[in-house]
Amino acid sequence: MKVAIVGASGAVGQEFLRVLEERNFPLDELVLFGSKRSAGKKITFKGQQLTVKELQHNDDFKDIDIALTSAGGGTSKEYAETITKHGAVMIDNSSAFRMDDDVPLVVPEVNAADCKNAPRNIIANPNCTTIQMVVALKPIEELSHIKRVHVSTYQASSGAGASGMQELEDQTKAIVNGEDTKVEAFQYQLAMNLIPQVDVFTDNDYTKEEMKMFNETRKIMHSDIAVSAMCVRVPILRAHSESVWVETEAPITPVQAKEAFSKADGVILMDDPANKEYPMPLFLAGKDEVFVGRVRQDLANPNGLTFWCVSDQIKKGAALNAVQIAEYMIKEGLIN
Ligand code: 2RA
Repeated sequence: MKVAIVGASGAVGQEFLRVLEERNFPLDELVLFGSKRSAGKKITFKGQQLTVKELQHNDDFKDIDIALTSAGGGTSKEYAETITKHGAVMIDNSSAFRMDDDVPLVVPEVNAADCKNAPRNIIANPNCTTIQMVVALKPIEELSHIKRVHVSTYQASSGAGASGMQELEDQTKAIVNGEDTKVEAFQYQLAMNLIPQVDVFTDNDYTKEEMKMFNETRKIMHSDIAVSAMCVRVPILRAHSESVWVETEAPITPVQAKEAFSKADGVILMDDPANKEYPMPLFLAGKDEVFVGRVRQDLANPNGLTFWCVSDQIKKGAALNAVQIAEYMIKEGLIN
C-alpha cells in the first residue's frame, strides 16, 4: 500500500503523519508532497527521513493507492485529476468537493458505507465542526429523528492552521508583557477576545462556516435536518467545543440520551455535574474521540435535548477522520 500526503508540512499534514504512525496504518511506502516552498523539506516518519516533493502535474501518483490531501481547496481542485487518473483514491480535507453529488462526504461513525459510491475516486472529509457534531448526533438520531439543531461553536485557533495557533500564543505573551499584539490570522486580536465570525459572510448573513454545518450535516445524515449555527472563534489552541440543542420527533429523556452516547462509536460521555465532570478543550487536545457532557432536557422545548461536546480539531476534526475513511475502505476491499 503506497500512500501520499499532499500538504505534508501543514498542521493537518503533520497530523496525518502522527495518526498514520499511531495507528500503525498498513502502508509499504509514504510519499510527501508540498508547495514549491516546502519542496526539499525533510520530515521524519517512523524514524525514516522523507523529503517533501513539489506537487506537479506529472505521473508522480502513478503507483499511489491513497492520497490524503490537505493543501487548500484550490490545490485540491487543480490536482484532483493528476492525483486520481492512475487510480489513487483521494481523501480530501478541503471544502472543494464536499457538496458535489458524485463525491461522498464521510464520517465513518455515521455514514461509512457512502464510501462505496465514489465514481471520481474522491472522498471528501467534512468540516471539523460538522464532524464532531454528527458523531454526537448519530446516537440521538437512532433514538428519534432529529428535526432541527441549534449549535454554537467555540472554535480553536488551530482552525487557521499552525499560524493561527502561533498568533494566539504570541498575542498572549505580548499582553502579559504589556506589548502590542500582531493581528494577521483572524479578523481581530483573538487573545482575551471572542470573534463571532469564522470564514466570510454569505448573502443570508450566516458565515460560510455556519452554512457548512447546515449543508454538510444534511448530506452526511441523509436527512432534512435543519441546522442553525453560530460559529465563534475563541482563544483556545486546538480543540473545538460546541453547545448543541436538538429537537427530535419524539421526546428523548436525558437518561436515554446518556445511555446512547455511552454506547456510540467515537463518543466518550463525560457527564457528572455533581463532581464537576464535563469535557474541556484544555484537557482533551490530542484525543481521538468526541467528548459529550452537560446532557439535559431542553427547558424551552418538550421535544428538545441539549448537550456540550469537545473534540480535537486537527485530529478527529481532520486527519484522524480521513485516515479512518482509508481504514474503512481497505477493510471493505474498496482499496487494495
Ligand atoms: C476553522 N473549520 O475552524 C475551519 C477550518 N478548519 O477555521
